[in-house]
Amino acid sequence: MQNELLNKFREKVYQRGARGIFSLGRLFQILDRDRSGKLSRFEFEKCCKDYRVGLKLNDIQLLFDMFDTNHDDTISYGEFMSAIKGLMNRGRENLVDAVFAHLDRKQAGVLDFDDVVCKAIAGVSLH
Ligand SMILES: [Ca+2]
Ligand SMILES: [Ca+2]
Repeated sequence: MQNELLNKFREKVYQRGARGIFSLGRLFQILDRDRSGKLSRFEFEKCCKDYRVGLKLNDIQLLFDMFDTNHDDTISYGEFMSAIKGLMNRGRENLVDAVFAHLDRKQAGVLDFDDVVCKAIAGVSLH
């Protein structure tokens, strides 16, 4: 049931044109309206509505809790990416794993903006 929610979320986000790590990074920046570097519950709900994910508020709250793995009531970029990456691991997009490992300079298992921005500036092509 929870996996279905996540899959639905991913599919909707992807249908809206968010593909690949950079797009997701950009998406995160767009969703983070107050540029706090984290998604609040409000921002996340707004995102689900804007992207017409088609989930009920209860489901959105559930998703939020799944994304927020350290339970500080915000979704960090690392948590956001981990959740999306977890989805992809179960699918056919193993490439994302390779890209993720490539970008994750610190080998921390999570990406932060520095990783993404540094690589972007360095002009590394991922395609
Ligand atoms: Ca925010
Ligand atoms: Ca969190």
